[in-house]
Amino acid sequence: MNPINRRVLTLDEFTIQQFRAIPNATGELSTLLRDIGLAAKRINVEVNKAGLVDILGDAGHSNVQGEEVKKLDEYANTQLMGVLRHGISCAGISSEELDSFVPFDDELSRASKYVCCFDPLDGSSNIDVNISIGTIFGVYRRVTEKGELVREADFLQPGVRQVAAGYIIYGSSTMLVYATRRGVNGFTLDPSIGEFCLSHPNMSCPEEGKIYSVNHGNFFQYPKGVQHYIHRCQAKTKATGGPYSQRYTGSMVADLHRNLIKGGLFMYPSTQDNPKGKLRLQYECNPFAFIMEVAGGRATDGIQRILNIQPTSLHQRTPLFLGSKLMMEELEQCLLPLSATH
Ligand code: P6P
Repeated sequence: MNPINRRVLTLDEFTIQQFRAIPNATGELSTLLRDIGLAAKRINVEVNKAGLVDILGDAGHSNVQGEEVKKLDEYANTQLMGVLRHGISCAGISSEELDSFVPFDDELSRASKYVCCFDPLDGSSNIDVNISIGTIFGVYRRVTEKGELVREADFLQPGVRQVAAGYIIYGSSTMLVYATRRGVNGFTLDPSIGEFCLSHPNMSCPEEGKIYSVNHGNFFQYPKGVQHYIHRCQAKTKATGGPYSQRYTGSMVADLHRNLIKGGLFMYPSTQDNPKGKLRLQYECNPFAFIMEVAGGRATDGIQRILNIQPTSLHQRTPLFLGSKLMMEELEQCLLPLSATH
């Protein structure tokens, strides 16, 4: 087909088409995704010139994680809160919000039916060295009644109840990838028209992969079953489905986007320093677990399905293993004694 005439679907067109097919759809979810896309475009502008303006470096305070807040992730948080507040979503929790959650107490927000958990700029320690970073989000139907002010219970839902989840990767190109139960679709930002355009329809994670992603620096802190699996990865040959490559950037959005497309397995196990794992359940692990499962992969904490974990606090951590189905099955064989002892 002549590339000039190729019909390209924008994010807005695609979401309207997708949700129009759902009975009683109100358009709120497609509007919410449009608004997240708007925030992403604004964040993208600043990420792409981060080295040129005084937006690098620390903002001089720390976030709820106790991590140094970079000015750019503070900016990203403001943009996302802004569109959620003036969009239709009734509230949001963010890794950057010191408060427990941010209820938007205006009439429009009280009337909306979704809440959003997000990490505005994950991997921000990589900003200064130009490694891809990302925004992560998960969308839930509120459990409180429309018209009421949201409560913490709206955000303490297991990941299986997400109606949509996605991420934006600010990399060699800027992509927005989101999943609903109907599938995972990727949109690449076309700077010439300022639109996210459908570039990766119906994304699926290959059942098998040759990439494993883990911070080897923590190797001796990992549970024995994890160490055993890492040794199996290192020992793979052509005859046993390898050789494997170890790819780990320290930015989970970059690592998981690559593994989603190429196949692979990402691990952030528990360590002595982080006995409950480092990654946050509600706005790092649950969104990616949802995306990976819809794409045909799997996601566990080493014992149970990530999406089945009942959250007890907004910023709780969990160990995370997720990726290609067959690689996860081999990992689970190595962890079996671990799960048997819990
Ligand atoms: P470590 C970034 O801070 C992050 O939350 C994820 O994006 C990334 O995968 C992980 O932490 C890296 O952690 O301890 O390996 O540097």
